[in-house]
Amino acid sequence: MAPKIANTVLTGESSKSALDKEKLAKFYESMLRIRRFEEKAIDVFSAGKIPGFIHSYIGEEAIAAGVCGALEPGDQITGTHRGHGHCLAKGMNMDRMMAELFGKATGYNKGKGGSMHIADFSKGVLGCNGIVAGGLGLATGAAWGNQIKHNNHVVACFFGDGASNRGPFHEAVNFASIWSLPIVYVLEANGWGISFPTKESIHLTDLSERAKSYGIPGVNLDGYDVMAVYEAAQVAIDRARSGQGPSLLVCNAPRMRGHEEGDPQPYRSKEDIEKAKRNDPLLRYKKFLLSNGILSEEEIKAYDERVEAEVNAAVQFANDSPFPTPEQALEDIFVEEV
Ligand SMILES: Cc1ncc(C[n+]2csc(CCOP(=O)(O)OP(=O)(O)O)c2C)c(N)n1
Repeated sequence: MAPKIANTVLTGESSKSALDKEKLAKFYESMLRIRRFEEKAIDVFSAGKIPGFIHSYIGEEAIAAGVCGALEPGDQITGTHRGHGHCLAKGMNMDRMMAELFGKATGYNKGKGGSMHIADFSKGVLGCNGIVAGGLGLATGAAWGNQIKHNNHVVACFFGDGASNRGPFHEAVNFASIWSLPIVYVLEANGWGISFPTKESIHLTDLSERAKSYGIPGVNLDGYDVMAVYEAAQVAIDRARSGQGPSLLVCNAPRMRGHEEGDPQPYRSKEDIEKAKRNDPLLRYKKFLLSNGILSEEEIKAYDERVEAEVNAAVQFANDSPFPTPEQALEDIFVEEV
């Protein structure tokens, strides 16, 4: 029999002072790594070095940093087409990620996945996905596997507000609820599905109400606030790990850039874009750390320099790496062992 669930388990309110310096600094580093990686990827994409698309995660860093900051190393995630941040926050290396973006043989997917399909099972990253809502079934299946194996691992499944209108969301969440699977659904509400505003595709002002249909807890969060995301994620993850089933975290983070790089956003008002940029979660968090004496200017500078060096080394690595050979296109097609 399914456990009785209150829809108020998750408050979405941060008790900022309860977190120690190491944890708070880790969030900054995690968000900074995502931001600088993305900025560099955009630069090299504009210079013609990266084939395909770049869907920037700039502005949504606090979501991946907060959720992955609450996961254990053996836990798993699925990402989206906007997935660089998910991978970095789960501990993947910049060099092999950048090489994957460049289509090089040293990339995580040997250059055959590209920006939207990065995976690293050793880090629990079960894959990003170019198919909108494509991760929902995979994540839910992985959580079912964890339950059957009694391995105590939890899955965090990231997806967009647009994806929550697709069938896989509803099937997956219902299934996970019925079986009390160890999974947390993380809805990244950036307000848009390409050029279509979410408020016109979903007639709810609070998207967490979707959780009610499936009898699971849902919470509406400020997705620009890494501490609020972390604390809600921690509650949801503990709940999942202790066998009480899934939760839905709706992380509101208005999109700071276009749907993809090169999108001039003619469908969106300049004020809306400027408003999102004014609330920049990374700057906001940096200000919080400095004004509360958690990190000093020198410490912030040291993080900045370290991450800058990591990004530059990643581009160098990607540049210097070879492309896969034509023969390698025929490798890695079938799974040999299950
Ligand atoms: C099944 C499917 N339908 C349509 C698309 C084209 N598409 C790519 S991104 C996107 C919008 C997705 O919106 P959302 O889930 O909110 O994610 P966001 O891009 O806002 O992060 C669409 C429709 C796709 N990739 N897959």
